[in-house]
Amino acid sequence: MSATGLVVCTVPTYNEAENILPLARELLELGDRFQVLVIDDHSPDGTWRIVDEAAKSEPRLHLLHRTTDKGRGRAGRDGFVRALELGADVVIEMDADHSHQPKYIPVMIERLTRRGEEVGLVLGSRGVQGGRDAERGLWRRALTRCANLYIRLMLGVTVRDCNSGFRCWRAETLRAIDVAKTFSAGPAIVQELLFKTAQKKIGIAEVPIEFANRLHGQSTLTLRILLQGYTAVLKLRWRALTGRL
Ligand SMILES: Nc1nc2c(ncn2[C@@H]2O[C@H](COP(=O)(O)OP(=O)(O)OP(=O)(O)O)[C@@H](O)[C@H]2O)c(=O)[nH]1
Ligand SMILES: [Mg+2]
Repeated sequence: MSATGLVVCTVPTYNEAENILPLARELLELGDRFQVLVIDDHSPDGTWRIVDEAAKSEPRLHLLHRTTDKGRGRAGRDGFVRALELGADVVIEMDADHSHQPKYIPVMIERLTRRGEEVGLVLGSRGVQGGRDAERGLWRRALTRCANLYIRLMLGVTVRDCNSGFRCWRAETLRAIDVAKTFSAGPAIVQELLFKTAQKKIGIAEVPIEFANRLHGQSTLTLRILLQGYTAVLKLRWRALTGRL
């Protein structure tokens, strides 16, 4: 892995009490230049309290405890902004549920910083050769495929895994897309930031990952959220057409 300075791993959490500390520990073990920022929306299961307590004896672990304006998108946005304030050169975004395995992070950073290539964002991808989705039912896999096709067509992006929430960003990319102005309140933040990056003609690369099913706890994905995702993509296209991206 090449030298890149400070890497901040941002992890939004909602009811991830069982998952968060084992994940944070694995991330911190990647090396001294890695820090972890947990963005918790006042989880009823007390995830924030657990992180707050652990952070007292671990200076590389940070908590952003949000009590208003909740949502996956809002939390993601605030996490990116705080990571930049912490002085990150590279920012990782990932889920807390162990779907996104820390072992891929050095590979993603290597891809981001490879000499002679202009890459500003690396996706942990289930859609390129060597990548794999979790063992799921046929229905869920078909849904993922349809969603990818739809997003590629609607937004004109060429990547294979548009919905991957496991990403490795150059700090400059986050500044270039003005991440503080992210408008998605919910999970559509993932497509919004991908679209904005593609619109800026910033290089996007994908590295294969094996996606794992969540270890503990409950998914926040519901049919309503899924349908909202489809309309959110339409809204993104509309904003781009009307010059309000
Ligand atoms: N801060 C914050 N985090 C959230 C919120 N909703 C979800 N998250 C976190 O965002 C990440 C992704 O959510 P998941 O529930 O795993 O959603 P998913 O990966 O689409 O669904 P599964 O594949 O079933 O796990 C997890 O780390 C959640 O804890 C929220 O409203 N606020
Ligand atoms: Mg998940």
